This record gives sequence, C-alpha cells and structure tokens, in this order.
Amino acid sequence: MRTLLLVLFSLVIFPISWGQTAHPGGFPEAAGPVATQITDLYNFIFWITCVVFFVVTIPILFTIYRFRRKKNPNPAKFSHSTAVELVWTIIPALICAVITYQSYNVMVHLNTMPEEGLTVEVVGYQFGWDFYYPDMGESGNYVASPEPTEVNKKISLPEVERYTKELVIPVDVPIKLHVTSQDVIHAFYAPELGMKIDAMPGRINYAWIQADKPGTYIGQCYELCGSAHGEMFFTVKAVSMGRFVQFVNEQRQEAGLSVLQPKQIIERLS
Ligand SMILES: [Cu+2]
Repeated sequence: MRTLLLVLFSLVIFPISWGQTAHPGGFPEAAGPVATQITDLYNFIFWITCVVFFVVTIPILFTIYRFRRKKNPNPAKFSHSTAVELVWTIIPALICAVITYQSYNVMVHLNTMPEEGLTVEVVGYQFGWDFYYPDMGESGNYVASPEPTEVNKKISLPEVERYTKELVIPVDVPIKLHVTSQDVIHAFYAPELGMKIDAMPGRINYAWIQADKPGTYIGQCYELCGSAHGEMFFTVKAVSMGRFVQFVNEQRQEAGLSVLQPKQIIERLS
C-alpha cells in the first residue's frame, strides 16, 4: 500500500512540477500573441490530458487492489452496463469536442493574415536569408536588411563566430510574412514568436508574427536543406517605432532613396 501511494504521489508531482517550470512544456517564453496562443493551447490540452490520466489510472489501480483474487476467490459474472458505457463514450466525446473547438479557433487566428501591418518578403537560400520591405521602398527599388557586420553573440560558440542577417521589425505591429525560397525547400522558424513555415521555391507562403516587447529573437532554418543547414540562422530584432523609422531611413539612403518622415513610414504600415 505504501509503494502504491508513493507511485501515485510521484505521478501527481511530476506533471505539476513540470508545468510550473520557467518554460512550461519546454516552450521558450512567448514573445508575441502568436506564440502566446500556441503555448496557451498546448497547456490547456496538457492539463486536460493530466486529468484524464488520473481519472482513468486511479480507478484501475483501485480496482486491481480492491478486487484482487486473494480477497475475491469467487468473481462476479455479470457483463455490460448501458449506463457506464454511455458515460465513457459521451464524456470523452465532449472532451474531444472542446479540444477541437479551441484548436480550431487558434488555427483560424494564426492563419488569418492581419489587414494592417508591415509586409516583409522572406527569401531563403543555401545558406542564408534575405528580408525585403516592399512597402518601404519605391517601385522596383526595394529596401532590404543589410549584410551583417557584427558577430551574433547569442549563437556564437567559442570556436565559431556567427554572423546573422537581422529581420528588423517594430514592436506591437503585425508583420505579414511572404515566405519563399530561391533554390531548395527551407523553413522559416522563430520559436519565441511562435512561427514556423516552409519556404518553397516557386511558391509564396503567408504567415504573420508580432513582437510584444523589444528584443532579439533567434531564428533558424527548420528544413534539412543541405550541408550548411545547421548554420542557417537569422535574427528577428524587435525595436521601438522610433528605432524602426531610423532603420528604414538608413536602408533607404543605402538604396539611394530619400529620407521619409516618421508619419509617412507609419502610413505605409497598412
Ligand atoms: Cu535551409
């Protein structure tokens, strides 16, 4: 009996302590609404499965103990119970319906591109990323992320200095990603922002992200695409609107375009 209690106790403690860690379920801290919705949905389903686990396991263990052969040499011979069978069909069906409803809502939200926001064209290639801002340039004259000049300390190793291209975005603005590839299939993956989408040659995939607070978020290719796939990092840098305006104007000057007023840049975020 003491062993049984110990087993039950550890079964209870494990998921609770796991759920209370800094990164519940192993997810990185959500940095925007897309990631928050995914993490919340995951945790919601996780706790439902915990409850189901105990509701099923405890009666089974109790039954094994209570109706063991030693204490019950003459077993009951009945079979079937319409009431019980109805209960264990209807309740799981309801649980599945609730999970489906929640998942569907999140999926619709994630797959509906916002009307307003900043459009960014993401192009993957062997082995790196290009980020273009079509609305911030003039016809045929794109504004793009510059070549990296500084070592990315977050992902550098003592023996490897890594340079990553930065996708600079303003905070609290939905970013509409048009994702494609120049050569083979890659995948745009930014875990803290909750987005992973394939970059396919000859096709544009749509997705959106948003950052709630300024910060630097690591992204990487998530499709085995060749020899340097593991080095195909990028950085999403979320900055204040003031800093974003500055960035756009720097890149416009680089492209030989005129400087825009902050108001003009904000008007273009639609
Ligand atoms: Cu790749």
